[in-house]
Amino acid sequence: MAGRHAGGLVPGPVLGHNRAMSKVTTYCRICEPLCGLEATVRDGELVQLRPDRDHPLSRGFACPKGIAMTEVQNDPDRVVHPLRRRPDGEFERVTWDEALDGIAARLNALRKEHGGNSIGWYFGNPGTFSYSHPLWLNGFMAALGSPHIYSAGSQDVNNRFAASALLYGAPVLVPIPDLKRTDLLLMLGANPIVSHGSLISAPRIRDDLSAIVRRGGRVVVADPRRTETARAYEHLPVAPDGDPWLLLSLLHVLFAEGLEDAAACERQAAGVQELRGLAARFAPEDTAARSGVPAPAVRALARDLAAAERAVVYGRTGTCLGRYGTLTAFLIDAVTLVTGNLDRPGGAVFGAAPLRLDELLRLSGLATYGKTRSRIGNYPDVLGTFPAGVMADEITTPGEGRMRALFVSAGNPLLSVPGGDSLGAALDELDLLVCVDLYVTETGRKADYILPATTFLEREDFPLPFLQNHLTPFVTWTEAVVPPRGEARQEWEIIDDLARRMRLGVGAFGPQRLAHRLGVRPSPRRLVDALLRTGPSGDWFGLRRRGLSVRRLRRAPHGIVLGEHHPTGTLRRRIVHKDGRVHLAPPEIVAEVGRLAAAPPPPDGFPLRLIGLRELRSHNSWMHNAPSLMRGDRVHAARISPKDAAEHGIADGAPCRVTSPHGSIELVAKVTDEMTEGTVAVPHGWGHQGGWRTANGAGGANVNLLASPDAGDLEPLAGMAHLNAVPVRIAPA
Ligand SMILES: Nc1nc2c(c(=O)[nH]1)N[C@H]1C(S)=C(S)[C@@H](COP(=O)(O)OP(=O)(O)OC[C@H]3O[C@@H](n4cnc5c(=O)[nH]c(N)nc54)[C@H](O)[C@@H]3O)O[C@H]1N2
Ligand SMILES: Nc1nc2c(c(=O)[nH]1)N[C@H]1C(S)=C(S)[C@@H](COP(=O)(O)OP(=O)(O)OC[C@H]3O[C@@H](n4cnc5c(=O)[nH]c(N)nc54)[C@H](O)[C@@H]3O)O[C@H]1N2
Ligand code: SF4
Ligand SMILES: [Mo]
Repeated sequence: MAGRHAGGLVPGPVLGHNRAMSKVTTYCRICEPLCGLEATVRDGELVQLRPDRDHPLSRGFACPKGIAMTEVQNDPDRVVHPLRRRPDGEFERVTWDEALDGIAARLNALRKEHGGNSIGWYFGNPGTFSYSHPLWLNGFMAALGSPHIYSAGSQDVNNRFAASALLYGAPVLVPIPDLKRTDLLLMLGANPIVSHGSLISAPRIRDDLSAIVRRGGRVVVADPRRTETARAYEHLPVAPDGDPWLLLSLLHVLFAEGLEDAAACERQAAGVQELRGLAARFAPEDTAARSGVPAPAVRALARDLAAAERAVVYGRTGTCLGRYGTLTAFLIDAVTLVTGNLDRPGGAVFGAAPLRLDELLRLSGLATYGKTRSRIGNYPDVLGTFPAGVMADEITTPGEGRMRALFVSAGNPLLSVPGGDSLGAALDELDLLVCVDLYVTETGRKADYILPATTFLEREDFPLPFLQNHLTPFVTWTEAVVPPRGEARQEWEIIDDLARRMRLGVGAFGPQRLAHRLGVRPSPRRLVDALLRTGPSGDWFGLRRRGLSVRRLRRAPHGIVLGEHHPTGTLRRRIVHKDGRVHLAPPEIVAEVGRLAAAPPPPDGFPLRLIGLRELRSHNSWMHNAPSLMRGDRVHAARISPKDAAEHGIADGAPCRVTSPHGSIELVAKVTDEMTEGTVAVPHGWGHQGGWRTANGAGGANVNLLASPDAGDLEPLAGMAHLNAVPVRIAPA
């Protein structure tokens, strides 16, 4: 046991009752910094998590969520045995054989009658933090021949991948802001002091941002709310969904005043003249009402971006969940390029890694954008997934390819996806719903089977999707820290077992096929080992003495720093477009600019705009059951400015009702001058009714009931849900 579960295990002293305590080094997989953790384990049980002082990047930092993972790990409300719904609606414990045989039989019956494309899969955010889970589920769906793959990505980041597909021809070629060397960071719609950073892995991001200011540079935070990050640096208040207007106006000024880096444009891009033509229509004086930024401030910012020795623009979820997410992500890189800061030290850089996700996905045929289209809504796929916003209609709309069974792994779409009510009703129509989770979530309440997954502390792991996002090039490996509680199993093991019972041809299995070709047995560990060893820094099975392998990584439990900075000047080699250039005016973007210019005014009767909000002690919908995070005065609140509160009769701390054209929720009001006028901020992931008792007791409401449930109402280029800038009104409850 010890050998299998102990990564970097240091046998500790034997304490009192003759119980062996040990310290095990691992890393956190709740959010993207992947902070180093030190686990104290006694008799195979987790006792405590602490920050790992010897981790070269997090250097003793971990946030309250990471520490509270102990409470999730040992939570009495965790599901640790397979559950099956009884006819009376209650769940009963069953064996793995009963569960998997039952599921296999129903799936095979559906395949026979309706085809493999009647089976769907939604995977949520924590799925991305496992190296094995996404690989195996993609293989499973490929073997079924089903296009019904959905993920949290359409509520998060798919617009960024679509933008990269258009710009570079490679969806996961996403540049990161080179914070360590920049002089001016323009940050749109991100709050890294709370979120700890996304699409960039930098455990000490707060230090990295402060260092910019300390060396004489600037950090400008464009956000409708004066966030924790905005307060620490320079706040540029913007209107919700104002970003594409602001960015086009920045380009307008850069071109109109001859401030563009002509040499960089000439060297790196195609379509510069067309982009100039598009931007010409967006003078800052004309866009101020939409962007929320006065024209002089836009002009000054454009000049500063052009004048800075090294500058970079970075955007995150605040720019992803509006009506023009792909356009906005596209314009972010366009401004970086036009100011001469793409693929340059201190600008936006393309991360190097011992295993490059962009390469791997391209070689395995998974780096797709718009290769297929959804049956409902005709949306392009992004990395083989369709928007979660069409799932309800895919279930309820008759015809060939109708979704009749659905797996939900590591996700809680009833709370995270727009229109939870209609999705909930649709889930009731499924022939089979299987959830793979740690808890009975709100979504799980509707399941026919709930299968217990391991936590990240109960599995080995490798940060495959994040390798090229590390601000400092880094690689690490961890073994499981503790054995699975109860009968919990890793997702890939569940999928493997199920596929076997369904007699799904193993040869049709994506990663297994690849593994077979590489001549190794199909386990994720061996797959990654083979890829690492034959990769750019690999040991080539002994040919290169200090090269990487899983074994080498196991001997470095705090991980390995691979260099100080990412190399630059690599753009031409990494672009997939045949001409080797960044495409600055693809037809999709030209059309989006047209759609933006023709944007209809918001509906009457909804004078305010709803935006999201992340809190330090929440993590999407799944950490509200950890007592240490819920202590104190935690309530689900709608933040509103004093002026708006006065106008709408809202009192601080009193219940209020927020209403959109699509729904209405009741929660507590919090009057604060951190909100810009006309804006209301409400966190997502509240309003619990699952098997998590502390969370259920926390109150609050599902904010996504206010978002449009209409499958036709998604952002066209990536199917992004409109979760920000939702028109609302507010009244006392
Ligand atoms: N504590 C905590 N950390 C987390 C998470 C969590 O739930 N809790 N979730 C993790 C996940 S899944 C992700 S994807 C990352 C997200 O990481 P971030 O994107 O950094 O996180 P947010 O705090 O949502 O920041 C979005 C910001 O956009 C602003 N905003 C809203 N609308 C607009 C707009 O139209 N324009 C502009 N410019 N700004 C706008 C909001 O006010 C907010 O401050 O965080 C991760 N980290
Ligand atoms: N209004 C609004 N809505 C949003 C957002 C927003 O900013 N505003 N943000 C969006 C974003 S960025 C995201 S990422 C999504 C998240 O959306 P989802 O991924 O659908 O939801 P989560 O709340 O992250 O739920 C994760 C589930 O995985 C389970 N889990 C945790 N670890 C594991 C594991 O290792 N294995 C398995 N099998 N299960 C595990 C948890 O118990 C939980 O039930 O929400 C989106 N929704
Ligand atoms: S910041 Fe994220 S990765 Fe670091 S300890 Fe907190 S939850 Fe874990
Ligand atoms: Mo996310």
